[in-house]
Parts: sequence; C-alpha cells; structure tokens
Amino acid sequence: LEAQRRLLSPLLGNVEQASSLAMAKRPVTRQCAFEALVPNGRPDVKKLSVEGNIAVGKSTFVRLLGKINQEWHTVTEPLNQWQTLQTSKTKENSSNLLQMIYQDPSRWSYTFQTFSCMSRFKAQLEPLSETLLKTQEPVQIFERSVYSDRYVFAQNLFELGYMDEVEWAIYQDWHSFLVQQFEDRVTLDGIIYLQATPEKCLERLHGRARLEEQGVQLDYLERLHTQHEKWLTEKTTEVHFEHIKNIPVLVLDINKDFEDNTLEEADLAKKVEVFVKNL
Ligand code: UDP
Ligand code: D5M
Ligand code: MG
Repeated sequence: LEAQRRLLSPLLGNVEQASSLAMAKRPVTRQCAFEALVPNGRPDVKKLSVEGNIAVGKSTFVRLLGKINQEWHTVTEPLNQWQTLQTSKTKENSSNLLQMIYQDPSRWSYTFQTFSCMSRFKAQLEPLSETLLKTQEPVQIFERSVYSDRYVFAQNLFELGYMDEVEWAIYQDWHSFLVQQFEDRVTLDGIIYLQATPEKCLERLHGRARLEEQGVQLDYLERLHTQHEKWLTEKTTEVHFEHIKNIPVLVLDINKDFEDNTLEEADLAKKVEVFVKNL
C-alpha cells in the first residue's frame, strides 16, 4: 500500500480560488426521443451535475439544494452500490469495491470504472418521476456524472498507470459508444463545480472518516483537483462530445463552510437559482 501511495505523485502546487459564473450557450442538440416523454407544452427538464473533488461537500450541497427547492429532484452518487456489491444471491456475500480500488488500484481500477460508470449511466437514464413531470420547471440535479467518471477519475487512474493502454482504450470505446447511443438522455444543461483547495478537501475527508478512504493522501486529491480544473475551468481536457464541450459551468468557491451557515447557504443557493434560470 505504501508503494502504491508513493506512486500518487503530486502534480500541482498552488490552486487558484475564485468564484466565477461562466456561462455559455445551451447546447442545441438535446431532446427528440426524450421529448416524447414530456407531456405537451411542458417545458423540458433541465439537467445538471454537481462536480468536485472527494469530500469537497457535494452530497451536503445536493441535499441542501433539494431542501431549498423542493421541486428540484436530486440524485446522490450511488456509492452504496460500490460498497456492497452483491456477489451471490445471499446478502452476506458482498464485496466492497471502493475498498478494493483503494487497496489495490492496479488490480481494480478498470473493474471499478466499469461498475461506477454503469451505475452513473443507470442513474442518469432513470425515467422521470411523476412528481417531477408535474412541476412547472422541472430540474434534475445529479451528484457527479458519466463525464466526471471519465474526464476526472478514469483519466487520472490511466495517467497514474493503474489502467494500462489496453484497458484505457477499451474503456474509452464503450464510454463513447454509450454516451453517443444515449446522448439525448444523458446530456446535461449545466454543471455546478464546487471548488476548494485539496487541503480543505483532505480536512473534510478526515472529518467524514469514511473507512475506505483512510489512506487517501493529499497528492491524490491534488491530482483530482487538477483534472477538475483542466476540464471545467481551463477547458484544456480533450472532451469527445459536442453536447458537453461548451456546457455552462457555475464555479462556486466553497472553501468557507456552508454547512450549518445560513448566510453562506443562502448566498450559494441564490447563485444556483440564477444559474438554473438562465440555462
Ligand atoms: N462539510 C463541511 N463543511 C461544509 C460542507 C461539508 O465540513 O461546508 C463536511 C461534511 O459534513 C462531511 C465532509 O465535509 O463530513 C464531506 O462532505 P460530503 O460528504 O458532502 O462531500 P462529497 O464527498 O460528497 O463531496
Ligand atoms: O466520492 C465517493 C468515493 O468514490 C470517493 O472515495 C471517490 C470514489 N470515486 C468516485 N468515482 C470514482 C471513480 N470513477 N474512480 C475511482 N474512484 C471513484 P465522493 O467524492 O466522496 O462523493
Ligand atoms: Mg458524496
């Protein structure tokens, strides 16, 4: 484990922290088959994902959004499925894939990517609930997406050498195929990027004390931070899908705690409301 940890070398030193609203035009290529699911005359659903480093505060933020606007349908990450992957019909026989990838990333990275990404596809492809369809301006908010799975995690694990070239090629092939097949249904209208320093994320990670993550080091979070920055602020990541290339991104600096801080919560919620309205 020590040897593996040493391999997670740091990429980045300083992190720019700024809160900015980066808007671009809404992609024009959504809908068609999906439109048929929407009753006549009803505005279609705006879909967003909340992205950000491990333990930055995404789940807390998504819960907050769901509380603030009860018409917004929120979907948290299917982490539970990765921790209790059933390997036989009896419930006692389950494997913790999250623990396995942290303990032996070379062995389990590709397997983890297939399972985590499929679970994200399934979450994004879930039929819209009756309640959501009845709302005037339906909004769905996902914690992470099939895009961060590839452009943050899978990319990083490949760069670290935990997936070899063959695994990476196969991963990219099926990922592109699935996104293209389901484009209308897995496309997003906007991304909320929760930004904080890797140091702040590590502090929150320690506070949360999830058992599987005990060995996570700062340099791993620094690498993931860099992947997020390259993808969402610098826009230097090569993205393979037109519908996601120019997606509007709302960057929120959440170094300051928003949890249990009513003023901070209200300020962030206002920014999200304006962002969603303009999508
Ligand atoms: N947290 C915090 N301040 C905040 C938001 C979150 O201390 O403003 C804590 C939260 O209670 C949890 C940890 O940070 O213990 C990680 O939060 P979360 O699970 O929401 O992060 P995620 O991994 O989903 O991004
Ligand atoms: O993310 C949940 C946990 O799962 C955290 O330890 C990161 C890990 N994770 C999520 N997606 C991936 C992929 N695709 N590969 C490897 N590890 C992953 P949290 O940020 O706590 O909500
Ligand atoms: Mg979470």
